[in-house]
Amino acid sequence: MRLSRYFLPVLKETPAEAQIASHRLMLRAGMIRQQAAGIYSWLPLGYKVLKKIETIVHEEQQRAGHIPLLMPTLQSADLWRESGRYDDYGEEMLRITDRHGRDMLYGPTNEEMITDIFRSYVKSYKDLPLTLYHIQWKFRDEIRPRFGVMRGREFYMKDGYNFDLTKEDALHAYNRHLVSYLRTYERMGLQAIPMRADGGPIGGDYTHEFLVLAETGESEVFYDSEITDLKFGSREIDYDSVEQCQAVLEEFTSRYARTDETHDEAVFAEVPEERRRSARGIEVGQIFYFGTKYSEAMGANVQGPDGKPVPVHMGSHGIGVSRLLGAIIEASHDDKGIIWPEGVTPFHVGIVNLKQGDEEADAACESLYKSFEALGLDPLYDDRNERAGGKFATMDLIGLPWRITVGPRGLKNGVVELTCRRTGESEELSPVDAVEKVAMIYAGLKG
Ligand code: P5A
Repeated sequence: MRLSRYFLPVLKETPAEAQIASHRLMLRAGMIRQQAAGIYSWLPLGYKVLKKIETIVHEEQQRAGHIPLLMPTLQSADLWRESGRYDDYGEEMLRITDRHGRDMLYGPTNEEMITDIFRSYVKSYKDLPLTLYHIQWKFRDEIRPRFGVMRGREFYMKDGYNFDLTKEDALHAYNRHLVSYLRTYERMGLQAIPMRADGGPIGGDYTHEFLVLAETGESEVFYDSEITDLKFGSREIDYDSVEQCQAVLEEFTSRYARTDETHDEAVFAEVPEERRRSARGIEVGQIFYFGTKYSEAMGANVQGPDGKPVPVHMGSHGIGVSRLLGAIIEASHDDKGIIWPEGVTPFHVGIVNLKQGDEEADAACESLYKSFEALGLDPLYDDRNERAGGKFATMDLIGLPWRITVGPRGLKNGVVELTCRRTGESEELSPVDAVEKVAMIYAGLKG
């Protein structure tokens, strides 16, 4: 993309309404625009990152064997009356009446609808296990929408639902989700810690929230500091293996890590004092096992091996896809702007032309641009007629991890400058070597 032709409405002033860094930076970098309280347009740069995050979520879900589908945002109230949640959900549910006077709602989650789909088609235990998921907009009429996309009213969520014959099988699905979530967040450059949590309106006996530690997080958390040393890394997991998923679950959940709802001072006191931490965290996902709560209420039975109908065991599993943009920025920024992890960056590399209109500089930039495109990488070329300082400030603000600076002086010596956004370190390289180095960095990302 050439910046002169892009739509990047960067703000010079710091917006007064934004209280935390990620909200401020998303507004300043022209990523989002608020249209109503807690409701945002995704401007091109924000939309690009949202799609990158969505793609990682899809890839990791499918790696774990989960099947994508797409359900609508609007739902009929009747389904929710069957589960009993139409009345229970309260003020957070946006209720709508259509022209025929029928009660509808903008879905805050999809347990009822997926259970309806399941019961309509699946009749035998032989069709299990099954996990279906989608990534779709949700609406929750939050009392205090705030912090930009972090607590929106309309937000983008991946929600998945497993159907199993037995509790044991459903717990394997639970563990499998835990493993796949660890991998998903790490690909986004995040450490998200599974913590024992509370089921809330979704319900459930087993539930973990995934939290990214950040001072601006809305949740209070308590944990054993050893947990932050754990890395999922690049290990290969057989998601069908009960033992392998169980082992990862045990590794990542055996140390003390709880949200304030489940925190227990007496148990926490058993952690050696020097390892006890209390901090704040951003909840980027949650997994639940809730047994037959919905299948019994809604008649989602299958014929078991003995020929008798049994309600299926279920769980649901959510990732806050739009919230993740805020969480990643909270975890990765400095006073100049965002620092995107390579896995989610909107453009792989920025090209800054220090002297637009200089024949050699223009030609060198064009050649770099084409080389990156030929390698399947996505460069952002700042080809505007602007001062170098302004170009650097924009690149720093929007946070591309790598920048190549091209100027007549360097070109005389056959070099351009490659700068790492995170460390600020620069090196002079030939244009060919600079392209190769950037290409190598992205080739090394697991995907
Ligand atoms: C699990 C999937 C559920 O809704 N039903 C389907 C279950 N879980 S949850 O924890 O309530 O939500 C899942 C994730 O969605 C994000 N989230 C939000 N993001 C932005 N704004 C909001 N108002 C909001 N509410 C929830 C969180 O990341 C949460 O973990």
